[in-house]
Amino acid sequence: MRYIGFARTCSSLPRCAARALSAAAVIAVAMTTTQACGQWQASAGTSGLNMQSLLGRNGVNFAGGASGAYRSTNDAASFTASNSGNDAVGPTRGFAQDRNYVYTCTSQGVFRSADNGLTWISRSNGLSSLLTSGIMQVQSHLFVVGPVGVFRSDNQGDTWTAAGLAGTDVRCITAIGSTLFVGTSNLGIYRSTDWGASWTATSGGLSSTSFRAIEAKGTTLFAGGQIGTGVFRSTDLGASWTLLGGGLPVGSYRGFATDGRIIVAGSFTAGVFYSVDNGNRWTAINTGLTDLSIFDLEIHQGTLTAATNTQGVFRFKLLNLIDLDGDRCVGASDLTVLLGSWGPCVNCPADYDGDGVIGASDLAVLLSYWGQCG
Ligand SMILES: [Ca+2]
Ligand SMILES: [Ca+2]
Repeated sequence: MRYIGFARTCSSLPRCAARALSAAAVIAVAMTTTQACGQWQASAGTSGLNMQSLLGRNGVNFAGGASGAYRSTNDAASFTASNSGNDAVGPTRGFAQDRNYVYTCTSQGVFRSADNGLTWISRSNGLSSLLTSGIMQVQSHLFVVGPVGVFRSDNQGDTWTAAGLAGTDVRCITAIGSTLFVGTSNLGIYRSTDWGASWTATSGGLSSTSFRAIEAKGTTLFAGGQIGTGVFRSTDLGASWTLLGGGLPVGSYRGFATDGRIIVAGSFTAGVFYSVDNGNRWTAINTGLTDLSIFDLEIHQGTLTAATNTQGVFRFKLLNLIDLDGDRCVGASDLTVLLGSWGPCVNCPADYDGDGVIGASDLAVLLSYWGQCG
């Protein structure tokens, strides 16, 4: 496909500067950076806090960490503590949700809320360890993982039963359909196709044995390895794994988020990176982020949030990465910009996947966000 008649407008300026120039003027020349456009904003009410987990649900953003659970009703602009009936002492390690409830897991077990996080009740009956590392809801099942293995509840947390890997320190869990995947401390990644009745190690290609985060994007798995490794990807349900490069630095990764199109990875010392090509190439988005040690990431209603080790929660408008003309919507004017720079174009805003060419893959990204505003 060729688009004749569009003049290329790209310069060799880095992506952010190039876009700022076309939108406004000269001021941006000074801030040449290899990062993508957009800036993180600190979420009020979380300054100086350790945050380890995030969830978006029905317009409410949840964050949790060393001082308990917090909720936001203004798109993560500000958070307030929400620990009525909940553990406000031990770290809040995870959130999950189903149609009726939101759940959180902490060092004091599992808590459940029927009013979108205003009040909580303990739901730990049957757990042999109250210390937990992660929680996930899939189909009619709720799973919680921790230092003594996996537990499952089929009644929305009222009672729990052991679901395998007894005695294993399990750190994270995700699912593709009805296939479960967990990451452990020192024992790699395990898979279960029978809701935890049995587990099989899936270690092909893994050079890390410890995993603190695992995420499913469609049928692709991303797993965050230990210090000295990085992000591993599997496209065959965990049978084999590949350590990703493409601009992603070596390090420990503890959080992922996806909207089904973009995958975002959080490094424990190097900040946040995103990819629009399923993890082949990555771009940093760290402007405005004052703590580059990320515990968790979440995307809810177009807003990306990051939970940091010492500086609370930050938010970032995902559309910043796609909108080319700065009108905060994705549409015909952006398409005109993209087509106008069709072909080889280094550090151009429309080169979403960062391969140095404006082409069909970038067009597909733009069209996948068509009509969205934010
Ligand atoms: Ca636009
Ligand atoms: Ca491209």
